[in-house]
Amino acid sequence: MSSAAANSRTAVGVTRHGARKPLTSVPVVTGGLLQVWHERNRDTTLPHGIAMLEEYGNLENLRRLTGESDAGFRGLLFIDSDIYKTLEAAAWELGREDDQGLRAFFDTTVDLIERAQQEDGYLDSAYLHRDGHQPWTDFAQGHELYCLGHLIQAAIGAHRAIGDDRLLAVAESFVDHVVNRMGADDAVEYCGHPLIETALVELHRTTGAAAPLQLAEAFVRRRGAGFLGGVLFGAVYYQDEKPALEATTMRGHAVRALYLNQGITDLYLETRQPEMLDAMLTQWDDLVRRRMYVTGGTGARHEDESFGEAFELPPDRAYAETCAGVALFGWAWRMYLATGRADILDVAETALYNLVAAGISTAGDMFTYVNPLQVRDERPYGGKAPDARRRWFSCACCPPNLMRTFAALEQHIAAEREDGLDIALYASATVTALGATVEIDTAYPADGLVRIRVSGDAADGRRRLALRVPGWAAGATVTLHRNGTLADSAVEDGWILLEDALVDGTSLELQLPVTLSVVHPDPRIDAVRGTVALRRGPVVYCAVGDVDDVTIDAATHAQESTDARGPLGPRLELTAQRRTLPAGATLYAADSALELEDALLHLRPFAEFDGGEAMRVWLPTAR
Ligand code: FUB
Ligand code: ZN
Repeated sequence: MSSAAANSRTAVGVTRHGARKPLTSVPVVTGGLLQVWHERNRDTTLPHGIAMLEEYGNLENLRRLTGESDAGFRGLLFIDSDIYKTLEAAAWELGREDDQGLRAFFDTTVDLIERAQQEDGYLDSAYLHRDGHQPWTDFAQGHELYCLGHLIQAAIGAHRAIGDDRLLAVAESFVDHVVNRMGADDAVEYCGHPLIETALVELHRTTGAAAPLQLAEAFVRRRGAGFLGGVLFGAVYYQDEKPALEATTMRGHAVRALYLNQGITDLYLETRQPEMLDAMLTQWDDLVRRRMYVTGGTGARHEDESFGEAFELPPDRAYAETCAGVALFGWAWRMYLATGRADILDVAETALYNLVAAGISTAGDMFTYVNPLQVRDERPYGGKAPDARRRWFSCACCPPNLMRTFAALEQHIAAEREDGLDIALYASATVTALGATVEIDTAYPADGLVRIRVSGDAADGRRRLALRVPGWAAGATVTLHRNGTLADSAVEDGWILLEDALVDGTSLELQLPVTLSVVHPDPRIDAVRGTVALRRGPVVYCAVGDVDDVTIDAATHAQESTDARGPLGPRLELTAQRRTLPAGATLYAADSALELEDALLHLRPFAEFDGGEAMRVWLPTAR
């Protein structure tokens, strides 16, 4: 038996030759967590979301434009984007399996959009035929290009998943309008909320047209000129205080910052301009070393939904918007494609299995907007208990963003490398690439065993199979059989490299040590100094119930409880101590006055916290 121990990885000295390529054929999910999420998305979340688009007036706003409704405009300026995100999700789901209800929504809504679009290509229900709202008059807060970005992404989803190009025609006509209006060399415009950049690059990839790519680059390079005027929140909020490629920190509104970086990284992938990757690597380091929660949450501050200072990561006042988790996952995937770095995928899966997964209830019809790492018994934010999930929001950016993310997750399982194939995220799926078929079978992340079988031979000698070893997985082993023989393997920079493995008859077992580990925070995060978090593989756990005053011994081992086991892992129990002040004492007392009592903590994946009780990720340790 050949065994490869996973060891340290190098996050520095990254080669520029490590770039990866997305697969040309999308993997087919065959079971496991992604299947659970796909089914939930199709059967529950999307039907619920479609009902909400009626209830909250999104679709009625479009009918107002076609004359089918005389209702007044309802909602925030970017309300059309909820429709586009839902359409994108519906397209990916329909690509997997037809569904009458989804198909009817898709067809009628696309038809409505086609009829609502103006002769000149423009389309935005928040601006058309509304007194006091003229198109292209408010680039800072107006969101018109942001909405177009989501329209483009829906159109690309429909084109790729179901070969339906009606939305693509709408999107291209709107893009032509924008190119004509703001594509000239001396034009100055860009959007206060990035997203259009990454969408335009993807449009260029899809159609081959040059203008969208040039416009995306212009939007990135113009940023920092102060054009947005710092309206309402100041220039930093919009990442507009300096040129995007000169910035060294993550700052301002988190979702905006992360989408902007998705766009820049996409531009790098298409144009290979080194200064773009340099800027992204610098900002990536700033994010993961100084401004990211252990759950993959980003944007610590409620104030302006923004990044805080370095190490300003309070667990109870964490904003950590669900959309920021979606945006981080997307940026991380692009950074991996640009660099081939395994450690970047660790961040992608941290965001996915914790922050993104937490954004939605297990049943699939309730959502979070903010994702604190601690909720006290008394509720920290006052009357409205935002720690509990809700069925929708007046600012509903997060729920449909989750729908489109869950609908397209299988696109992140594997990627081509120069000499073969990477398995990037572990999921039960059939991957077809380079002429070979790779079947993966696993209950990851609940369990660390991954079984892989190859049939067919990879073409052009590209026979290396690379398996990602997460940073927490020291001691990972692989047993590789190739047509009856055992073969050698090596570990390099977080990848187990299996030579000549992409050939007919290869079978192997990767065992990742998915066990509970204790995570200590950087001491500079004052808000959680003296605490630890518990993580099982990539899944962060939280303690729920009566947890406001507990203390644990960091060396104590948690036991699996007899409770049901969810797709992210088992429920756990841990012995702890409760430390309370004597009755009648004020907030402060001598250590000797504290009363100690044994307690049993109930732990579950952070993503499975459904609100309604106290919760904490960071657990104070005994002195
Ligand atoms: O502005 C559109 C979306 O609304 C942002 O991405 C979210 O942060 C929320 O403010
Ligand atoms: Zn959101």
